Amino acid sequence: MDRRQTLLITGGAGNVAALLRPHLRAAGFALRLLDRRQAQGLTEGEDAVVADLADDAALAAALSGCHAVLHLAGCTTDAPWPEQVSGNVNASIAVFEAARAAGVERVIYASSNHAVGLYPRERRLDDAVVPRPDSRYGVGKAFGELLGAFFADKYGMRVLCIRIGSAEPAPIDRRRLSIWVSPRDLAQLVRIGVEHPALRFSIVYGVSDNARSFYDNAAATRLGYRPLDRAEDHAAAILARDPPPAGDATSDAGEVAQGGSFARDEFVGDPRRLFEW
Ligand code: 15L
Repeated sequence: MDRRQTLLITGGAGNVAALLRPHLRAAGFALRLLDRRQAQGLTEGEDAVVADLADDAALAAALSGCHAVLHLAGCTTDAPWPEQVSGNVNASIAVFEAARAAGVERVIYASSNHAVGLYPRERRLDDAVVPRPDSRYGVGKAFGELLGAFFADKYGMRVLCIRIGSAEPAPIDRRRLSIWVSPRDLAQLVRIGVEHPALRFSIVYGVSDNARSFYDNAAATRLGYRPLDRAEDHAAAILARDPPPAGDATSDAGEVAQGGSFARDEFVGDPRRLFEW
């Protein structure tokens, strides 16, 4: 990427954007932070656009002069279907269509571990597994991945879907020891999405070098990803305050499945059926 060019970040006023911005700025990218609210703490090389993704004209204007889009915006909770459809389906369609219309070839799509969150924790997932969403939210994220495949194949765009685990300064509980991604490691994946010359369409896991990882992240490794941080460095402190369940936990979907509370909420019946395929 020509570092004088600009990366449009949807959800640019949000938490994940705030974690990424210093690293992406340090890498030399100019950032255009699009959100429904004003992004705070702008530094040199950053500008903010206040707009809704339902506003096609505003989105087209924001994309002008951009080289790539990092699509972080969306509904991040397991809200009812109408919010998933507006936040994670319609908004993603709008972003991909606007990027295509503007000739912006690359989209980095923020998918989620919850697109595959009903896999049992014992399963190690690669990029080819069938999605098993753990929530309405996970269904919306899996839809975004399909959109990415469609726009890459049909229109020749270049799309990186990052199934983000838990993007935080440090892991926050036992489950997140398996899915944590540090801000600088996630920024490294975003850079791969913006710059990798051979990228066409890929799904990677947005996780650091975690000893307890749920994932085989070989697809990311092939694209040159070399995570620098390890959740295990935080394991002793976390396990002291969040130890594994003492007895048989197979009646608790949140313990059986990778998605934790997203898997547990509204789960009906015996979670052991999750081992059946
Ligand atoms: C996500 O996808 C959510 O956006 C975030 O809020 C966390 O819940 C994260 O997954 C997680 O699983 O920790």
